[in-house]
Amino acid sequence: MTRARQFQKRILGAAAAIVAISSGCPAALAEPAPATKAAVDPSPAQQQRPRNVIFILVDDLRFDGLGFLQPGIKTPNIDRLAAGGSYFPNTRVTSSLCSPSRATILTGMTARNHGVVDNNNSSEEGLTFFPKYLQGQGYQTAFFGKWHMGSDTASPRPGFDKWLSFSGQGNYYPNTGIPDAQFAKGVVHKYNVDGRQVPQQGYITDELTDYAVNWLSKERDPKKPFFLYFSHKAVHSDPLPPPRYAHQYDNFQFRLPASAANTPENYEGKPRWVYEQRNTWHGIDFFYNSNMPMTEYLKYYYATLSAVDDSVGRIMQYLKKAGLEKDTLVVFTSDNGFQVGEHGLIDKRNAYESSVKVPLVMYEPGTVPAGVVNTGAIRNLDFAPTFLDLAGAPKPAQFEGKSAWPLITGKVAAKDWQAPDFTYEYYWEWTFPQTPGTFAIQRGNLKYIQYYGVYDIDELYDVAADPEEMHNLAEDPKYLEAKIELRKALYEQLANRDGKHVIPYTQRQSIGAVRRNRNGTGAAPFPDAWLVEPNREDRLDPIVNDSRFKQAAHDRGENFLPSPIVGQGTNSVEHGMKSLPSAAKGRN
Ligand SMILES: [Ca+2]
Repeated sequence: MTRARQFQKRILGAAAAIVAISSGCPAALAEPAPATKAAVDPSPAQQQRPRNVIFILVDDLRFDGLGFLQPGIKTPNIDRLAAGGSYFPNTRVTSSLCSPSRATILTGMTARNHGVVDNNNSSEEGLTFFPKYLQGQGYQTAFFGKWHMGSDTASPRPGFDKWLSFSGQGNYYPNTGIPDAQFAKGVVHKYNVDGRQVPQQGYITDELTDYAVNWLSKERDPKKPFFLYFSHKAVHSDPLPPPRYAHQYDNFQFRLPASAANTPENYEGKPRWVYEQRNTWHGIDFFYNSNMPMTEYLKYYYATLSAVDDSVGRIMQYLKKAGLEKDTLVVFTSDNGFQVGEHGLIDKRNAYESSVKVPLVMYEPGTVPAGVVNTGAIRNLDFAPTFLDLAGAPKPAQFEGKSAWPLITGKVAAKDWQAPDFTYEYYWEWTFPQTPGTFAIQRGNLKYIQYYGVYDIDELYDVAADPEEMHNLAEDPKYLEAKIELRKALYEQLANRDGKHVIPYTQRQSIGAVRRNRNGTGAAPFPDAWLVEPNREDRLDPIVNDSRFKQAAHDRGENFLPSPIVGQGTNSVEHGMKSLPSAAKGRN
């Protein structure tokens, strides 16, 4: 059995397990693909009632990183959501990177139109975030967690009645990255709560949940419908679990994808940049410039996810207690995928499945079919129009996605769902230059990928027959017409709303003059200055802006920005446990 088949079998097996544990779900649902059988039409009375939404966005959670999809991973609360709701395995993000994806979710626009093209260009000028329209419909809106756009300001944004955020990525513990001497003097990270600076007191996932549940139960106006946007810091690198889960996976052996191995077979038909990325910040051999094996990293990663699972449990407990389960759509997803060694890569940014696919679970008893694997394709671009649709608000002209509400509720079966092309854009970032500018399009099962600004090959995959993208069909004559069609469509669809391309370039018509003399000179070696040992404390210095201060520190032989390395120093669980306030330590 191929790995793809095994995976498919596992998904279907998991789906069957969901059905098995779901109460009141007919046995017929053991055939999981069509979504319609369990669809329940909302009664007219229900339709008139306001629908609340709780949107839970995890950071960097891979598409299969949940207990009901991977044996051994413990996410009982999220598994219950999937069992009582629908799971959407064909959910993808149009840009697989934090800020661009979040901007797409919030604005309903693609990166080329909202302009947040990378994590460095974060202007929010001229953008309207969809909760603003919900306010117009009488909704109360709240934001808790990572915003990330707008560089360093954590100030409240338009469209939210309640606000809690922090600058940049946020920190797992109040003292993560703060030297002990400063922490002893009371220096801790801060939240911005409705414009006020409030010290972080505990482990971030628990504390965000405290704030969110407090708003739900005590602060909001119970007479109005609400939209809660819960944007976790977890499980972004470097993940740090709460003390109670620190050793949860100590004895669990995680397995890496077969394509992680450095073998000629794994690189057959792959672009050169993919191989060259192995030994970089985002490569399996040197990820985050550490020497931690990915199998160890995953222990931190999934233990950190356990706190998110607890958070989901607490929110569901509140909804149940308040009698709001049937009036509240709960959405659980991630801003981008996360690779753990596929093709030798880690993290995200590229257009491979493990980077662009995200988990998506939706739950609303009586409205979202229970125990169903819904194969209809949804993009992050579709969330904003979906939320406005279910709230009865008109779709703004600038929205580019399509409401998936008919698919989600089972009104339209997955097989009848007319999914638009999945068009992907990633703009090269100087901070992490190892991934080239990437444009891709998926129409039906065929995905075409091209790169911008590098001397490399195109890719074409049949993601249904080859979900692990091991067989590049770009040079297969049988696919010539398809490749030409997809190239054209990709070029056309990447035009912005003014009909222009964000990067001025012309449509690709062929591979170009790529040939080299077989007996001639080979590839250049990496520059000597780039060759270093793992676990250096200055691992972030190369991405810090050049300045005379940085140069002076380097001239003195010092690190400019001493940084905790993965799993060590203030970046270790033990350190966080030691210094965490006792109140937060004891919570579960
Ligand atoms: Ca992310």
